[in-house]
Parts: sequence; C-alpha cells; structure tokens
Amino acid sequence: MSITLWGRLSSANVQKAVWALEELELPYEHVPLGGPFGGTDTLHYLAMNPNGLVPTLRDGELTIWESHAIVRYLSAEYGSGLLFPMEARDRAVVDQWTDWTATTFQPAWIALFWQQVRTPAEQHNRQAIDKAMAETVRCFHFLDDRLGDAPYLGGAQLTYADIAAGVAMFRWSTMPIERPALPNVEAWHARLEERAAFRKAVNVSYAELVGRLKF
Ligand SMILES: N[C@@H](CCC(=O)N[C@@H](CS)C(=O)NCC(=O)O)C(=O)O
Repeated sequence: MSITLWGRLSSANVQKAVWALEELELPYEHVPLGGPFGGTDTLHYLAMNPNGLVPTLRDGELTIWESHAIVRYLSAEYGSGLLFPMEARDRAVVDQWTDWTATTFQPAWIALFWQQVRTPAEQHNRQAIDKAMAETVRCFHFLDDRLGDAPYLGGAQLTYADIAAGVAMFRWSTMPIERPALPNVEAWHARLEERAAFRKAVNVSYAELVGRLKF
C-alpha cells in the first residue's frame, strides 16, 4: 500500500481526506497543490484528475478525486467498521447526511465563507452575506436537531458523515460573524475537538484565503 494525497491543506475538501487518513492511522505522502502552490492545470495532474481541483488521492493503482468519494473509499477499504458502518441500513443514514452535506450544507457555508472572508472587505455585499448567512443558519439548526438525537450524524459513532460536515467547524467558529446558540452542534464540535485527527486536519489557518477570490 502506498498512498499519496495531492492538495493544499487550507482546502476544506482536502481536509476531509487528511482527517480520514489520520483517523485511520494510514501512512501517506502529502503533495501541496492548488491555491498558492498552483499545479492543478498541468498535464500530469489533469491526467489524474480531469476536474482540475483538489483533492486527488492515489492508492497503488487506484486514483480517485471528489472528497466524499475519497473519504468513503478510505473508510470502506481500511476502516473495518470504523467510520463505515457494515450494515446497509446504518450506512444509508451515514450516506444521507454525507449527501445532504454535499448538496445543501457545504454549498451554504462555503458561500458564506466566500462572501465574508474571501471577498475583499471593500467589495462586501451586505445582501449576499445576509442571504448566505440565513441559509447556513437554517442548515445548522437542522444539524442541531439531528445532534439532539444522537452524538454523531450517523448515530452512536463517528463516521465519514461527521468528516464531511465537521470540516466546516473551524471556519464557522472563527469567522467574524454573529453565531446563534446551537447547543447540540457545540457539544458535537467539542467531541470532534477531542480527536487528534480532527485538530490536525481541520484547525488549519485560512489566512492565505482572506480577501482572495482567485483559486
Ligand atoms: N466537489 C469537489 C470540490 C473540489 C474543490 O472545489 N476544490 C477546491 C478547493 S476546496 C479547489 O481545488 N480549488 C482550486 C485550488 O485550490 O486551486 C470535492 O469535494 O472534492
């Protein structure tokens, strides 16, 4: 087994792969790429990932891109039940929250991050910030309801659904915004903070992204 991960560590999507690799205690080589490092438009990289974004993961002969596909693969191949429920019924719940994150939650909080943090202050658009904030808060209330029923999104244990959604937490909790009280989300975040893999992957400075709309 020889795993390589390409992607800048300030990318939330790369952070999912790093978190899964660290959680599963897998050895891997990391190649910084994208953002200030560039390199996503080279023929070599596009041959691996024709989508031209990060992350990309190679494991032996297998090359995959799309962060959730990577996290699901690592969990299924190396998790032995960790992060990846073996029962289809349990996995369906995990996939439900992972897909909701991909289609609804992440687009909302990423839009807020772009409007609030990546857009230079002098170009801020109050209406766009308020709209992104309202949708993000709606999603967080939805998460808060779920996390009132179970400690993790998939149920009793950490799964790849928590990885997909949990990468939002460093930015959400440090962005200069007014956050509503979300007691169950805050308790979940505190549980995630207890994990070395979460802290290493997610609590990463985004200073290189502030006021930068490129990449
Ligand atoms: N749906 C893709 C999205 C990948 C994506 O948008 N990656 C961003 C970083 S988060 C990217 O590559 N941006 C260009 C760059 O960093 O150069 C995934 O989940 O992997």
